[in-house]
Amino acid sequence: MIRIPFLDSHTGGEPTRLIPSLPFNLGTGSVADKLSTLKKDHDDFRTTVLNEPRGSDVLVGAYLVPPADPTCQFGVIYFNNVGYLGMCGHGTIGLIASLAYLGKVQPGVIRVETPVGVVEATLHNPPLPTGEGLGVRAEYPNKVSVKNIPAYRHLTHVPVTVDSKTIHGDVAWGGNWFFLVHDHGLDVNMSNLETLTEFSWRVREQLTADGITGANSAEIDHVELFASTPEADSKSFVLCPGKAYDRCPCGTGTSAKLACLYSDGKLQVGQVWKQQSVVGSIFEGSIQIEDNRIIPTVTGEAWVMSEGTLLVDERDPFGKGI
Ligand code: PYC
Repeated sequence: MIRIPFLDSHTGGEPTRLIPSLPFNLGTGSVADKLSTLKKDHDDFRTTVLNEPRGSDVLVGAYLVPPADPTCQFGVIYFNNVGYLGMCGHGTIGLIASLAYLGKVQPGVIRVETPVGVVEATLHNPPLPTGEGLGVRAEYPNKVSVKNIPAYRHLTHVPVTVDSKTIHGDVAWGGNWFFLVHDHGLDVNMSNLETLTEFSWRVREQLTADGITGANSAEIDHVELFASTPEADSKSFVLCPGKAYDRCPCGTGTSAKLACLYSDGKLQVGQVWKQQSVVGSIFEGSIQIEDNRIIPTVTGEAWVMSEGTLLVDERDPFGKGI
């Protein structure tokens, strides 16, 4: 029997499964090097811990790995039902809140090495209880701001025709590649999930068919559909690479959106932008400029949900996932 400890959290409804230690060695290279080794030699571990029957398409996983960068306390590699992510905003918020729950971090700044660069998380002090019998004393701090790697817009107002309808989108990087669409004409709400999913999937397929990519021919594997809402500055439906929709506003997707807004002159440095997800959760984002690059910061809260041990019986025909 193989035993794999895990801790599950969710950030604005989107789950993160943290695997705090790996049962194999990934060497001493950078986190990007460790990801290459994982892809080459251990991809079945990803499907074992994340895919059905132990997990689901909705889960995002996080392997905690030693960082190579001496300024970082942790390294992390994010993954999903079909592969690996460059960065993950909700996952980093979930990771830091989970480490706080485990007593491994205190409020303050925590530097984390990811395959696409170093991000700086700030774990905020929990609010004080408001009085005897009032408020709930926080067991662990769970509000986190993630200062992301630089984000940028790569292409502007690119036409794509899906089912005889032409829409337009921006191609932007926020730690993953996104296609950001406004003129889709669809209702962005929970009663329309099937249509939103199918339409976004068709957009993604069409991007591939039309040869539209991110920089260096990178595949655009996330699609964002935006709409207005009275509850925030914008609401979005985000389709992830494995066809599950993001329950949270997507930290890397919000970063990409902030970069586009700034490039359009619609967001000032330091201005707070509230991005709502299709389930109603909200991230707050802002940008700063460093060395002429747009650096987004995204803030949200995560809650731990369960901790335990995954068991893999070597006789199980679906032990490595479906
Ligand atoms: O929050 O960056 C994010 C994210 C990426 C995929 C799912 N969530």
